[in-house]
Amino acid sequence: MIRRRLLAALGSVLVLSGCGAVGLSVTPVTVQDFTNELVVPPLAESRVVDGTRIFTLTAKQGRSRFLPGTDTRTWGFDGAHLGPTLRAERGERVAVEVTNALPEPTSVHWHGMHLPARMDGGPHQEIPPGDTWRPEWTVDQPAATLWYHPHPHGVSEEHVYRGLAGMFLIDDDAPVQLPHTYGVDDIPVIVQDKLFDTAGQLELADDGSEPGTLGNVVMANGTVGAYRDVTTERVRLRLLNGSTARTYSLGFTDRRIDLVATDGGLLDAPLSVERVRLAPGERAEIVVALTPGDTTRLRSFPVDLGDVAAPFAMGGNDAFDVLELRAAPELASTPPPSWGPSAHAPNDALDETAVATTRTFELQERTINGQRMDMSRIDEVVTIGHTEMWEVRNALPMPHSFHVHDVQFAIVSIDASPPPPDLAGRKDTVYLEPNRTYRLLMRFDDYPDPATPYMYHCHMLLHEDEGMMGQFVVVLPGMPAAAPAPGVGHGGHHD
Ligand SMILES: [Cu+2]
Repeated sequence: MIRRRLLAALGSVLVLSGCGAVGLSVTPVTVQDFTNELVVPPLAESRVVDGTRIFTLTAKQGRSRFLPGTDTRTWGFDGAHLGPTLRAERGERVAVEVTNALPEPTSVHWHGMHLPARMDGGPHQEIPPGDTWRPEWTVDQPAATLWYHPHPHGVSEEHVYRGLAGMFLIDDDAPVQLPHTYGVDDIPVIVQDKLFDTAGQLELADDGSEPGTLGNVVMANGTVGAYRDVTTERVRLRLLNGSTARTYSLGFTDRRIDLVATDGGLLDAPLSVERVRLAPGERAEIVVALTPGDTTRLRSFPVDLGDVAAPFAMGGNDAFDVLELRAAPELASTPPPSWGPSAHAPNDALDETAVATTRTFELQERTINGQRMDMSRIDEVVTIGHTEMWEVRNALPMPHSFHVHDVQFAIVSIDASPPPPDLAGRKDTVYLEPNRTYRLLMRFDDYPDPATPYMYHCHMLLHEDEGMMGQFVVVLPGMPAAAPAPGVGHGGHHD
């Protein structure tokens, strides 16, 4: 079935080539007017009880107006589509009361968060319809742009695609000079592509498309053809690739951008770049400078996917605008981004000479090390306190995006070379160019639990659902792993 899919993708290349459409997009992207004001997800309200900051989220069905005159059935947290932005300080105790008002089980994973496996929201922490799940943990990592999304076994693609996703921002008290007023000069931008059927409903059609569904409409925070009025000389955009399959190359035609943070937080220093490549699950914080009266558009350019077969069938040739920025005639002054070395994760916290265990992961069509996901099989047992090197290789000419739960890793090398500067910060997800070896350095400091696994997987969600995922447990020295039994690992408590 998977081979047929790849062949179908290659077949479509030949068909289009035969039509003289060489080099075109596999999914022609609709040209849009940018006349809809960008929706900024509201900050989630919370209450503090006995020192714990408590959020509530309800996953439910709704209807959204993406296309003129058409109501599209969607899913969202609290509203019809996407969810509010959760925000907490490093060191805070947080809890989230997640209610599932959907007609089927789901789960909510805190992507990029360091926390106990029972609170992680993976496939073992499924929430039945009508149930409420209440994970809690202490935020213990540097300031970063994280996110949350469903992770139910076998159907994550559909649940995210229907609209279940939101941001989770971590703050800390490190002195930084960055735009930081939420919704004013510090704006989340969740980039997603959607495919609509003739009735204006979301279509999840991966027939013949190897990476999964590639949409012909792109939206920012659920807004199609979005514009944003800017009132400051610089604006910070927290970019999240919340798509299920598409990899973007985001930037502007008329200016460079400062890349300031990646998945796990700040880089060593601002990095001037033309574009940033984001695979599904990856984030980047960028600072964009504007002049009074300026109008410019955040654009996704044709993306270098590395040595993939038929890159255009993977969306590699597609290009489209995402968000128009309109600067006011007068702008409040904003200093350039800067921070001292104490603001980002200490570079010596991950020490290659301390590596106790090296593991290798080879990604084939839908397998990792020759195996598909099995909920009852623990693939890797990690000893607490150990620094590990994970050597990850994408062995076939297809795109993949590798995500590890619980930790933020450092990319030590790609083949024999150090990573490019835009990949030198802390990461939890990395695009894997085919036939290259990514060496990922990580450390497992706490939360032993021999019976509840964390996941590592491809974040192209069709691939994940079809089995491209494995499980690891973190144990005390000498502690054996226990096979997870059904129902085990339901962290927090259920009402
Ligand atoms: Cu994949």
